[in-house]
Amino acid sequence: MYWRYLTRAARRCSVHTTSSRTVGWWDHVAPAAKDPINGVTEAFLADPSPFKINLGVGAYRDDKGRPVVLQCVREAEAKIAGSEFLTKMVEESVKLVYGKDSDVVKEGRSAGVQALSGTGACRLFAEFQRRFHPESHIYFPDPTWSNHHNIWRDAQIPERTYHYYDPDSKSLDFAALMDDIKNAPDSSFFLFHPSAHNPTGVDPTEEQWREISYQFKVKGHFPFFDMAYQGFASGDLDKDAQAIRIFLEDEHLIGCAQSYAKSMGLYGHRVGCLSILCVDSKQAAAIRSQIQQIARAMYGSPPVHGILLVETILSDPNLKSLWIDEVKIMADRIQRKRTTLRQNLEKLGSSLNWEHITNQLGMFCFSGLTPYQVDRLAKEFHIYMTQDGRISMAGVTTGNVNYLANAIHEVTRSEQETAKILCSISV
Ligand code: KET
Repeated sequence: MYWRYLTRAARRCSVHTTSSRTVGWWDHVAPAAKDPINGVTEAFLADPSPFKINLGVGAYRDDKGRPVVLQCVREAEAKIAGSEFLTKMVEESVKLVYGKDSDVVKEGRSAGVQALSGTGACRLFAEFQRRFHPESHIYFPDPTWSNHHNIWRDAQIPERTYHYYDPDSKSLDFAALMDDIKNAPDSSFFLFHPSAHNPTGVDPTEEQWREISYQFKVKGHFPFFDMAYQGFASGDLDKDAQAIRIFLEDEHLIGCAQSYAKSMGLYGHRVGCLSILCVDSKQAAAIRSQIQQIARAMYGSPPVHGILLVETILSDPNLKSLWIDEVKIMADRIQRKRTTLRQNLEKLGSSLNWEHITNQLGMFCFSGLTPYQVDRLAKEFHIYMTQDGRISMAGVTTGNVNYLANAIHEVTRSEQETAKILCSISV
């Protein structure tokens, strides 16, 4: 009798209580591995040095290193007071990807839903993939954004990789990439970064995208585009969607995750969109309802404030053109910092080749620094970046670029000596 009156929690306690101590439910839980990107922010925050620089997370900063609230966002804030209904955010997002006059939009062939930023859009897609293609794999570029591995792992989709970056030439290994596409089993899922690849800053050319798209037709593969940096590669939103438009011309069915964290500086608002192209509007309605069901069970619905901001900016012609200008300003600032960093290293007399700093595109520079050099930068110079040597260029400012160049010069001295010796041998 007594047992029936205990709450469920009390019963558990009772079962797991010995006379002397309570047996814990969670004793077997070990700490999770540190996230390679968030771990950098933690180390940076814990460093008391006034000279410290955070080049870890890919979030936009101004030339003073401060987070930026875009002017279009400020103006949208003033307009959204009292707004309640969300109708156009998904439609406007889809137009950004596929083009404003695209038939896909007119025919209602895209199943789009709001998502918790780019991460949430990827997570929804991975779950959808598992539900409807439970035996499938996902192919990632090598390397890719570290969180892709976590997202598809948690959805229980096994991953494979395809060749992407060649560390020797510091450029795309296109031949190996094409071989991997050809050798993958027919109808495989591939993830692409349509522009400003993270972490390498290396994108296929237009011609190469056409070849990839052609080969996807031959093999019947499914392309999933993770679009987290639209506008950051070229400064132009349409140009940065070129890869997707090529696949569209070739009549592929496409999946796309979009994020406004970087392009509108709305990192903290978690605004994104997942869209899946379908054969017709009936299929789109079915797919949309399935994704909505997945989202409903995960988090109910996304927070509304950021979505209203994005919707207001995208559907007001003046705000949209202001945003387009501001994207260009952000992309240009990063590009200028690439030039200055490279020039400074060259002025210091570095005998290493730093051309890749300006050849690469987007938010990141894949510097080629080794994990040992990255550790030295943190310990001796208070400069923080991910272990793979990725520099978030948004963290480079007029005020810190000299200091950064000097530090990189210092930690690469022994490599420079080796380069000189090799050079003298070959002469
Ligand atoms: N995809 C890619 C390729 C990407 O680099 C990021 C974020 C995201 C998706 C997720 O974006 P969000 O919309 O914030 O959910 N990358 C940077 C930030 C982070 O990891 O949180 C980064 O690599 O630093």
